Amino acid sequence: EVPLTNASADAVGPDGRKYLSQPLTTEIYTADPSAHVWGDGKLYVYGSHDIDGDAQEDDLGGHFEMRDYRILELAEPGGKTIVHPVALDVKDVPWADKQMWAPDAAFKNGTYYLYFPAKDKQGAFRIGVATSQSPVGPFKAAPQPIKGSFSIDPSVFADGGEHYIIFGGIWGGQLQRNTTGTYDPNGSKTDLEKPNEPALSPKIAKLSGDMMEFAEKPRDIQILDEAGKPLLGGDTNRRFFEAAWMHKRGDTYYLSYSTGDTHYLVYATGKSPYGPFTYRGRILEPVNGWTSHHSIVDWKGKSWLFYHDVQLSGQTRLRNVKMTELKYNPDGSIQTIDPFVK
Ligand code: FUB
Repeated sequence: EVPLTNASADAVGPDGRKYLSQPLTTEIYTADPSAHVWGDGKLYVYGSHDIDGDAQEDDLGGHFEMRDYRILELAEPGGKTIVHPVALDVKDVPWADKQMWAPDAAFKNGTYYLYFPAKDKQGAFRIGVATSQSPVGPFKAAPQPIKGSFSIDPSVFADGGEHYIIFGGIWGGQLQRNTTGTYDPNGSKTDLEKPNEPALSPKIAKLSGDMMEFAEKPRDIQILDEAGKPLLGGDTNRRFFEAAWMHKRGDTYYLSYSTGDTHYLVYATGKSPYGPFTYRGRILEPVNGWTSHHSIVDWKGKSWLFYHDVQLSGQTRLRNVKMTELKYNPDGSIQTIDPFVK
């Protein structure tokens, strides 16, 4: 690993502003944090393990060349972060070729499940699943990707005894190349290229009882504006790009995601995991770095936003995970966070 520097409370971003919070670890580069609190009360972060590579930066994320997953563990907010050894390596996933991107995890009946996207040998993103008896692995991958899976950024949401998988991402995430049910390698590099039509949606499917398959055909999660109309492809400040995360507070379901090329983390609320969801606002203003990706979890009496930026490296491909408190207003709206100190 490259020695990591620039980890101090005085570190400043490109425009001289101080960071709101500091990286959870400086041992390795980490990104795309999916945080969970399991039965032992500790917090585990399932994220990407960024590495330096030869690929040039491009609009399809070819420079994100990750090859394995390493899980972070915290006993207390602000406490020491344990960086566990490799939990799953691409070489041990029979169907996968490269680019082990943003994962998530779930727990059911004593088994931990790791869901992860990777490119298969034809260059199409698929979603795989791997199991372990330990929250930190090692995980053993199923020999094939989940049947009918495509695109990136799986996250798993548990509700009412069911588990739902939510996934998708445009541009390098290939959602726009999967509109017919088969991957089209010659499809658009970005999105539907129809700015006045409804934007592409994240997908949701209930998981099977054994957690290894989709129990139903993935459905679109509709995201509407305040007038009840679907957000349009050209509405780049608000439309879905990648990094979908679902959580519930009271009876309200929150769907949050990244707007990608406009660099916001935003959210929408609804009354069912399947939607429709109505756009509500921003969670996080742009960080230092191109991508923004997060999770939201309650832990030790507070709500937390896990996110990433590039404080340690200054390079988009080498990110570091952070956490900060997330607060709600009395009406359930989320207070927008500035990743820099004013
Ligand atoms: O880490 C690779 C990709 O970058 C993720 O899958 C996206 O969400 C973005 O963070």
